[in-house]
Amino acid sequence: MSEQNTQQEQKKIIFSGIQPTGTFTLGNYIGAVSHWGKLQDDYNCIYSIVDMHAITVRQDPAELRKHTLEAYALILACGIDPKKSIAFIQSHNRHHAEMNWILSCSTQFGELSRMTQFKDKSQKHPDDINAGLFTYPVLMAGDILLYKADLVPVGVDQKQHLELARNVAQRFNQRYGELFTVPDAYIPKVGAKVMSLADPTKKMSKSDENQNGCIYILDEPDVIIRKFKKAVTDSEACVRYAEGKDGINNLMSIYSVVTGKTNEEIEREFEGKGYGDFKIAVGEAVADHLKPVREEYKRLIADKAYLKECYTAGAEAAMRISAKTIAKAYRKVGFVDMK
Ligand code: ATP
Ligand code: LTN
Repeated sequence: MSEQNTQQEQKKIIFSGIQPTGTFTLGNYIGAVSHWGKLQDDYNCIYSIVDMHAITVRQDPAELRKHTLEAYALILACGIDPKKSIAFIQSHNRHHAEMNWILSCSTQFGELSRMTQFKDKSQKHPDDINAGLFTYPVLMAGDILLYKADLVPVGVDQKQHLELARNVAQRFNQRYGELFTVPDAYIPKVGAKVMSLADPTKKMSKSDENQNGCIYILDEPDVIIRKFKKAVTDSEACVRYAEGKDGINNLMSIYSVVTGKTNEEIEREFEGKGYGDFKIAVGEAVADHLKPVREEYKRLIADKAYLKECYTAGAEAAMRISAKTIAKAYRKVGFVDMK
């Protein structure tokens, strides 16, 4: 085996996914996707557009198809290199559905009932509290465990689901013998939970109806700046990071991530200035930061043949890995080999 191959094998494995439920927000970007590309050289990375997760909430089929392709182009535009990482669409690999079933039988009703995302989403969609919405974290555990991922880069809202994946992996290993790697969450120190600009006590979310609270990463610069100008803050008119100043804290975190400045540096920069100046500065910094992503996205989305080539190769590579894990899981639970 060549030295390069040995190194490749020794690298830790990263898995993460994002739902094609709409254009990514600044929250998705800062909390998760912006880190994915940076990890490519030091880890074996596998990233997926998780369309099977998306149908836990009612989707228009044509829209879902469109959003899935767009999401795939977006992760590439955000820096994922399909030559360095495996980038694929979840439904292209049927092992995810198969693993979901196996793991369902090692997951307790009680532990799923405690998931806050289930409680939030069932309140939001009271007319469609389907079984998939309830068992969503099992499908997610399968995504991660199929590839024996060591680390899972996500925003803080996914921490509870990660805990569940760890518990399910440990339970299966105890029952049937070692198979799965118990994964760790990889959560950024700053920006793990970007809040809505319209209500800074709420997470910025792709599927939020209030568009003003949400920066989409493809928004044009003038739209971005306008939304920041309208951001809800407090009446103190002093740019400083402090408890109770949710709106300003949120803007400071965003500014810090896109400029690399610390909170102290930001406080000094805006000493004696009002919120108006600060909001415009944040808006401009975010618009500048996202410009290359928007341009690369426009180029990629126009090249459907290239996207197809990438997601097909991605699914094939993903299946080569997951086939081994699913075969071992089938054997461990006692299914009869066909050959
Ligand atoms: P939806 O509104 O459809 O539930 P979402 O915007 O919450 O979607 P997901 O596809 O569920 O996004 O999440 C993709 C990734 O983005 C996850 O790692 C999640 O933790 C992260 N993420 C989502 N929203 C934020 C946020 N506001 N701040 C930081 N990270 C976030
Ligand atoms: N549940 C995640 C999306 C997701 C995911 C995953 C993230 C599905 N499967 C596996 C990390 C690893 C969410 O963001 N809502």
